[in-house]
Amino acid sequence: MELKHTLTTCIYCGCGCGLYLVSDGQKLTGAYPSKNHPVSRGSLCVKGWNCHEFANDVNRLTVPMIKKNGKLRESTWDEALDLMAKKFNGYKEKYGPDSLAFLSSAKTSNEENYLMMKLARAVFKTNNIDHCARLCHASTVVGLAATFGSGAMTNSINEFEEAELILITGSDTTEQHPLIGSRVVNAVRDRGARLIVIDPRKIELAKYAAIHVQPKNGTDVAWINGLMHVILKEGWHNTKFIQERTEGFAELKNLVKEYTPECVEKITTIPKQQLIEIARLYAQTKKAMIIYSMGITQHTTGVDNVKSLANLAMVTGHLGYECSGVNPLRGQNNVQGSCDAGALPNVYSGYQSVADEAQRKKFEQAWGVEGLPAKPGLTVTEIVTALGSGKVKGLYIMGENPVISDPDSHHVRECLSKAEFLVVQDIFLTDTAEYAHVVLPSAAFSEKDGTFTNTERRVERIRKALDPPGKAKADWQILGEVAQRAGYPKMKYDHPAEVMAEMARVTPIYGGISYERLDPYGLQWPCPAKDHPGTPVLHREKFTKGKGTFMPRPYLPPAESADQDYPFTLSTGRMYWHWHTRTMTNRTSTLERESPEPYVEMHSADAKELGVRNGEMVKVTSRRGYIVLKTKVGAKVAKRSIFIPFHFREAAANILTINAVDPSAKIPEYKVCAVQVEKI
Ligand SMILES: Nc1nc2c(c(=O)[nH]1)N[C@H]1C(S)=C(S)[C@@H](COP(=O)(O)OP(=O)(O)OC[C@H]3O[C@@H](n4cnc5c(=O)[nH]c(N)nc54)[C@H](O)[C@@H]3O)O[C@H]1N2
Ligand SMILES: Nc1nc2c(c(=O)[nH]1)N[C@H]1C(S)=C(S)[C@@H](COP(=O)(O)OP(=O)(O)OC[C@H]3O[C@@H](n4cnc5c(=O)[nH]c(N)nc54)[C@H](O)[C@@H]3O)O[C@H]1N2
Ligand code: SF4
Ligand SMILES: [Mo]
Repeated sequence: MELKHTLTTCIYCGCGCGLYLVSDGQKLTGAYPSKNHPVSRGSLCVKGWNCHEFANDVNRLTVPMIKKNGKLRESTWDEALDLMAKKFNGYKEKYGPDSLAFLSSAKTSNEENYLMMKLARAVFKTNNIDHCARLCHASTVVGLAATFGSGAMTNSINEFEEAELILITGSDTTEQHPLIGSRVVNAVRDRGARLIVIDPRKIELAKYAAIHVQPKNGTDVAWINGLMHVILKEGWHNTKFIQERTEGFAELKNLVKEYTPECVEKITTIPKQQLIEIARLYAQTKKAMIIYSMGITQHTTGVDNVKSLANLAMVTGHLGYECSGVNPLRGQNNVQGSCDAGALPNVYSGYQSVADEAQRKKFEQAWGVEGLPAKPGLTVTEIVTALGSGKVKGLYIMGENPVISDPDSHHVRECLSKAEFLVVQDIFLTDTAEYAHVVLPSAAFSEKDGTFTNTERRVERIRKALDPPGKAKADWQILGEVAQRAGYPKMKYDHPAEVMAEMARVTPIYGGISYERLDPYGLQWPCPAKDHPGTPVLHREKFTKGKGTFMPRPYLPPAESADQDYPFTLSTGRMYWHWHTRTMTNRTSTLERESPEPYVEMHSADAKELGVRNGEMVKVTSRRGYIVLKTKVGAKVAKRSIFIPFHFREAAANILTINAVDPSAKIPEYKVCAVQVEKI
């Protein structure tokens, strides 16, 4: 039997590794790395090596389903799609367009996200569309757009290897972005680069760090302002850069005055000598890069954190050349692309504002419609709450699992159970799908063509290796059929390449992108013209917005701090072996074998005090609910702090988390809340 080898892009993280899927025509039989791909370079992490397995799972959704008498029952595509179009059109007529909402998916392609937002806006006339970027890098999109004019990684993955200094904060890089983590390790081990890790936990990279400090969770603005305080006091700032390329320096200088190392030590516990040393190393090294991720963004002060890091890079002039910059590592395989494609409540594709009349006119013309809405729509957590209150009647969720991934699960379940009409489109029957009135079966990444955009803005092809199981269809096809039935015939495409051609026409940063040009390893946006080579480094001569703007922010405490009743600080996140709500990784034998059950990381001194040993069960309670799980005792977390990965539905961390959000980015504070821990 002839095996087929198909070059495609990994479905898991934002590194965007290139890999080959092997298929025997019936199922996928393996995956292996592309040798020449610029990110993977012959390597993959364990998830990539095993990314073929979940797609073969016997529990894949293969037929549409409609809920009757409380049970989901098999239906035809016609029945399911007709019902959906009738319901959605009905709500729109009766209650207005904003009674509908749409959750798009960073697991799906650029083309599919573009079509989801076209469906919401052109067909149903609402801006109520959002996706998991809200839970992830919304703070980055807002914070870096305000300071630099573009909310994306400023530099490229291979530059980490050439850097002289890397400052990593709030990113467990080797576990969560393994192929970027390995670049960092190479830089330190083989090239003598200096690594500074600022993370409340002793992550793997702390072993390679020249300095590792463990601030208290949620105190980032304080230490970042403290670094700038020291830099300005010692005269280590870059006057030329500040004068020529930035604005608002006077206010920054004024604000950071009070953040003396002593004051910062009180707030964060970072020893003052170490703060001064970090400031010196970062300011005085030319090729100095900042990496950050969820430890910075998932706070009620997420935008302040991001703006502060941007300020730090501008004060020192570490921007606009190779091996510099501010580098938010985007998480999902295509979360960069979902944002680029406009699956956000305030912008069309390419970050073009819905509030701008000229942009609306442009999209009305392109889509052949009138009356596109000008008011920005609701965000993920607002949509869920509005569903509960009845303000939103119909919700269409494609490839997200909010019952496990949104904060405060009891609240989410209550809202979903009150939904008038919920449609869930997924490859598996998720906890969220159980609340659905209609379930639609999707093709997996290995069963369709399209593009993903990785964290370094590289737009890459995914290619079909196999047909979808049963009656499952690609998301782009389903979206087209929904539009058709809702009375909009202009979303009919024969191939995703046509969708990309349309997206390129209306999206300047993707203007020069076409499928022909993406072979074999993609192009980095901005790529405004057919002959443009793509852009590895942003903001070279000037910032996207012209001058960079200093946005000084004061330190503010988290929404909920530990107290007498809830004496521990809980932080949640992820680990190497599992992916988010585990729909895919719990169907992958190697990954399940390595990490089959939920756990809580705890400091040995706390364990001793509570009288629990490693592996014993504890009950963790917050003001929202409780879970019971095993301890992992050691010194990875600080005393009085605990960490729980949110992957496991069996002890879902989000039962505990708080749904307090950042006031402008609306990102939840997943990284800090107060809990109590008891031995059981
Ligand atoms: N294996 C695996 N890889 C993944 C994912 C997955 O589910 N599994 N998910 C992907 C996605 S969507 C994303 S967004 C990324 C996320 O990637 P990361 O952001 O690296 O992952 P997290 O575990 O959420 O948190 C990162 C770090 O933030 C630290 N931290 C917690 N609180 C604070 C704080 O207050 N300040 C600072 N400075 N640091 C803090 C934690 O100790 C942790 O080391 O990973 C992507 N990669
Ligand atoms: N406590 C806590 N909660 C968190 C976080 C945290 O750090 N702590 N992190 C947050 C972050 S950063 C993120 S990104 C979110 C992630 O939250 P979600 O996006 O809800 O999590 P996933 O499990 O990745 O959900 C993706 C869904 O898409 C489905 N899927 C896969 N491929 C396809 C496809 O081709 N088509 C369709 N239609 N579906 C597909 C999968 O089966 C899965 O159900 O979680 C957030 N939640
Ligand atoms: S590093 Fe990310 S993209 Fe690469 S193989 Fe692992 S999960 Fe896939
Ligand atoms: Mo994420």
